[in-house]
Amino acid sequence: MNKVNKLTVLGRAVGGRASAAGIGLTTQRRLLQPAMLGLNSASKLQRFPHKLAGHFPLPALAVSGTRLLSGLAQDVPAEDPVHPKKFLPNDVVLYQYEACPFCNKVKAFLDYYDIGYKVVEVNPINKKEIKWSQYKKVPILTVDGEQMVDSSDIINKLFQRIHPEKYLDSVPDGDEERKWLGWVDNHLVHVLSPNIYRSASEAIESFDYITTHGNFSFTERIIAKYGGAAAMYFVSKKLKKRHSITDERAALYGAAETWVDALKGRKFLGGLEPNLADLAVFGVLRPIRHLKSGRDMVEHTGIGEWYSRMEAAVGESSRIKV
Ligand SMILES: N[C@@H](CCC(=O)N[C@@H](CS)C(=O)NCC(=O)O)C(=O)O
Repeated sequence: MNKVNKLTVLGRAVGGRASAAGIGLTTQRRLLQPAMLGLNSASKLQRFPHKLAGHFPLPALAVSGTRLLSGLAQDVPAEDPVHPKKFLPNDVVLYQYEACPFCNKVKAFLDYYDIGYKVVEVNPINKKEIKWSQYKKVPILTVDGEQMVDSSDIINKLFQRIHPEKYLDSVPDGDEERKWLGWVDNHLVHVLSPNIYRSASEAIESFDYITTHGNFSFTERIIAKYGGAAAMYFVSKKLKKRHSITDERAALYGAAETWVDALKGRKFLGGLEPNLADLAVFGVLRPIRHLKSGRDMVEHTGIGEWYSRMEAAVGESSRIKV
């Protein structure tokens, strides 16, 4: 593949400022200073106290989040009654492109469940970081050395390990959840590229993000920023045709309103708590939220309130900086 083609592959994977990027408390602070954690992290600890142990797989950490927060970590039940079987991986590594929507689906899941993960940013031009794998796309997740590929498969596998008692097929809203998970992969992701590369300035804004956060050498960065933006501007017009989009923004606003309608007045599609479809929609939209297209979407549709609830529910990134 020539360089321009490679850049377009990258460009399809795109997004904007990832709100989770570059923030997050260190795992040590999570452990040592729970009382100092912000509201998001505190509520996550209350919901997923067992996940704290995901960063520190020590038996003593199988604690009630409420008790931990009130400083009574030593007075704890041995077993978390909500999630009796614990999923406590020691080493989770995500091979990704920072702006790839599929990678961002996985990140939203890991962040929500507070599973600590390291990130390896893959160079989209030579992909040397994933040479070891037969699979040539991202995301790839390794969980204690086990390779998982394809965002939906990764999420399903992790979900099953976190909730071995739940099967998507058997939960009452399983069909609804699956329907919207399919909608994310088959519709929502295709609306993004035509929007974020809609004009020359939007294409440059998008590539500015990609090249700042991606894994590029200095020369690659210069070529990617302008070459990639120009290439994707044209490619996005083709994608627009392929997916029968006539007006990019109308398609984006339509998708946002379709999602709001699907909520039927509920806080989340999952009801009082997000389900996998909430996490997938949020994950895909998070990288574009602060680009012009994402700002327009929030301004012109009713998705903003759900998005803010999701931001609060997902909380801070559980990425482990190495
Ligand atoms: N169905 C896959 C799609 C993954 C995918 O298409 N990833 C893109 C990046 S967004 C990719 O790696 N493309 C190949 C390339 O960059 O060469 C998933 O859900 O993970």
